[in-house]
Amino acid sequence: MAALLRNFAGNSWIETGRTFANVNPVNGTKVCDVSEADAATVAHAVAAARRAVEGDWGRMGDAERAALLRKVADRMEARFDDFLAAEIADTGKSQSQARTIDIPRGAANFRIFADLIRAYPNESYEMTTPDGAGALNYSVRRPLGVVAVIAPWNLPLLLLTWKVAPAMAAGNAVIAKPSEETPSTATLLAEVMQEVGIPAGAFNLVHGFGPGSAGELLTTHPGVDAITFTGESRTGTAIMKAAADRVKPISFELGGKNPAVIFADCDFDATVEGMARAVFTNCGQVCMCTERVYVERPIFDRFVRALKEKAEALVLGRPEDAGVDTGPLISAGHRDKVLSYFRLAAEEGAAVVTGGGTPRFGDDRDDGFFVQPTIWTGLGDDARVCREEIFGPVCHIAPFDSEEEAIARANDTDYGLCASIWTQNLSRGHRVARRIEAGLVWVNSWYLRDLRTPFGGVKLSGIGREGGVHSLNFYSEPSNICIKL
Ligand code: NAD
Ligand code: 6OD
Repeated sequence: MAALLRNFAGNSWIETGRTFANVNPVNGTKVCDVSEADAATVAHAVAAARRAVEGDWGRMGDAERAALLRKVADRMEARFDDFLAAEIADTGKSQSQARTIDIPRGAANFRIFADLIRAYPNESYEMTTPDGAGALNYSVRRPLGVVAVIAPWNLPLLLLTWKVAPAMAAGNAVIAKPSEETPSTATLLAEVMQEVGIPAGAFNLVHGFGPGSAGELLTTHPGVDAITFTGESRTGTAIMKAAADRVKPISFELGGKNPAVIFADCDFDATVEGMARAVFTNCGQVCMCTERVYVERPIFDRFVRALKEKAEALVLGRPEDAGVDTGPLISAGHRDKVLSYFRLAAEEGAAVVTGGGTPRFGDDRDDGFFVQPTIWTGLGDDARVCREEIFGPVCHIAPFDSEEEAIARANDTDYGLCASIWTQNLSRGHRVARRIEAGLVWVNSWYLRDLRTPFGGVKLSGIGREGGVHSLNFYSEPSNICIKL
């Protein structure tokens, strides 16, 4: 991997002279330096993007643009091992997850939106007029222009490309800002864009932090036409304020405090297996992870014991080691935040079923950012650890006695990203799913994704929907043309 990751704007690689360190969360060592974009670099990227929208890229037909995006997917696959190594170095996530989800999905995002843009219809309506001759309305879709894509660190390539691909498919020029914690795969993506001949300025990359850095410079830049963001809800608030002056379109995928509702008639073993994934995947650092588990009282004790066993069987360690299930948290700062919730749970009176601390390895991993998979019981729904997003390998399990109670408690949250319901009674599955206030509800599953389906949250979990045509609807704007016949 390069010793210094650079910004990319207008087909040129840019060093600003100011750098920050990219740290390996497995042992706290430096992976590489990253050039932090300054105001001039952001302005350069915005100007290059504008030229692309008004130039070759903006004039290109859908078919040609789609063909180029397929080449991006092909090239990402050809460089699979580079992407894999980079994602793992930045995140410490397990090989198996990066190999089966993050990298293939990053490439798939370009292919699916290349296909979808070719099949994206416009509307037309004939209308009657007083003179009897009638009129014809039809809509045409235009790109928004220059789109800022601001991404988090938990699924870095997957979540960046989930926005970059449809934005580009719809004909926008993008300026991508990956998280400061995970700059590497975005930099490889810029290389790929250059290698396959994406026109200058259609894809740009700026590195840096949020406030006072590349993130804020982008969201406040008057030349940015729209902002698409995935991250914490309170960052969403800051970005919304920045976008307000120019009423820029925004699409927000934000935090969650996702419930699971487990009925006594569930397939017990499959449910425990599913919940172990839902709570502990990626060390709990998936926005859809479950942090609140409600279990019908007759199976409560058995379920707690079974999930405890699963948690204690998880192998924590280096991504490259065979059999490792879970890596570290992303940073020392995030580790400290999660540990502060471990302390808070004790203060709030939680019973610790398992975990609650940091593992000891006796090697350099002790300088990394690992925490133990953790389960609590015994708290009321008003405890802060049951209300605030922790974003770690942790859940609280509580018993319930009726369907009504479970629905009310699942919905008693400021968030509304997703939920899962576990029952073999399909009527109940449908009935409960409809009443859960969340953008995504799974029945007898978790994180089972068809990329054409709407994705997003309600309440503090976001604004808007992406996925399939929902993405294309956000990244383009219809204009209605009315022809008097
Ligand atoms: P974050 O909000 O701290 O950062 C996300 C991105 O925003 C980073 O690139 C960061 O540099 C940038 N940023 C921060 N402050 C900014 C500002 N004021 N202006 C412009 N940019 C700014 O989030 P994170 O810690 O990287 O990610 C974890 C969070 O993301 C969790 O809350 C998680 O639930 C959420 N998330 C949500 C989804 C979803 O689809 N709903 C997906 C993944 C993660
Ligand atoms: O799979 C996806 O499309 C998606 N948006 C996942 C989000 C994961 C959040 O951490």
